[in-house]
Amino acid sequence: MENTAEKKKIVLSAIQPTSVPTLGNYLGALKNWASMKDDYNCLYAVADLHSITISAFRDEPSLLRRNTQQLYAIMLALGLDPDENTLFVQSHVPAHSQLAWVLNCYTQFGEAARMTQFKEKSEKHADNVNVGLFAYPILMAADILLYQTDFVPIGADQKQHLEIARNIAVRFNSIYGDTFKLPEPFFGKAGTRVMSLQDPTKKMSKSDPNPKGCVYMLDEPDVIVKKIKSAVTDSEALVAHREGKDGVNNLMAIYSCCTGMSFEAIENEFAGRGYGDFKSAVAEAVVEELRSFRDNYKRISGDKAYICECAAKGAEKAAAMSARTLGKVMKKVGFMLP
Ligand code: ATP
Ligand code: LTN
Repeated sequence: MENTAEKKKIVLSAIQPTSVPTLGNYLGALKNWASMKDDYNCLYAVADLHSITISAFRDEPSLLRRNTQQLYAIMLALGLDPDENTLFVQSHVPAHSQLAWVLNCYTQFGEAARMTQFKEKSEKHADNVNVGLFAYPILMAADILLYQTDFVPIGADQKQHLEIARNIAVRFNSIYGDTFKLPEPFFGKAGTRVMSLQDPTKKMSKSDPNPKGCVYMLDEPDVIVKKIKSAVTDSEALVAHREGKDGVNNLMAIYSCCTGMSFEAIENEFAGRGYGDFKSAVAEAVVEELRSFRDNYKRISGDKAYICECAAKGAEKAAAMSARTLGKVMKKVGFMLP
């Protein structure tokens, strides 16, 4: 009998261990990862190689190690299955760095220089515009293309990176014949861009220096309630999804993601009621949404041996799956085979 896992479409995504993931990471990406885990052949990675493009770990390398382990435990606590899914740490699978180098040589300087994230991050961190930050999307392309990925669940901010991965794949295929599958992005519903609670014109970001703007996935319920209650709204006292009401729109999107309610149903529920009631309901919905995750995390996070065992198993599976594509690439490019 054929192995059904082999016939399932392939899903790959990754997240950087830069800090504890936010509600934005959860609603924009991780919730979708979990919802796809049974119907697809899923590979999910902690993108630790990507995360050394920032300087935060230089003073404290052990923080990178701790964050990586914590993020791996978070993946397990989401209900992802280390046997059915392939859960791994990117640096454990050398094929990612190997393919990235090859793809660097098939990417033009100009096309990498157009990436919005590179422009934004190099403006924000002008003291550390390293070559890794510039090549970041090419490593991400390697992550994706190594596994003949069909779908990549990501937030809207990663759309341009998925496009460059596709462009690199098309270019390589046109020189050497069919080598890489062209991946499609997979966006969730309302959570593709969760905004900061303190400045709803900016995306909620793990690296935001103001922790009040972010709900972190490991925040205690009372902290979540406090942050949502102090979210910036407006002076209109009207729960409605309209242009210019960025703060309210953001809270409505969060509430909709957590409850499954449409914006219209939310407007009806809170018609004639103030923002106080609305914010309490949003906070309660978020706490509820994260409840089973929080319980799982408390159980799993102390068991280092289990986490390491799962990571080793994931790395072995990912290495075996990626070897085929990397081998093909090395041969096609003309490297002498060992
Ligand atoms: P950083 O702030 O450290 O640059 P980040 O918070 O953007 O990082 P990543 O690790 O780069 O997080 O991204 C993980 C996933 O979360 C990606 O798929 C990204 O699109 C998604 N994501 C990040 N922030 C948001 C957000 N505010 N809303 C929706 N999705 C998001
Ligand atoms: N750059 C991504 C994280 C990432 C990723 C990937 C996402 C690294 N490799 C491969 C999808 C597929 C981000 O979300 N900032």
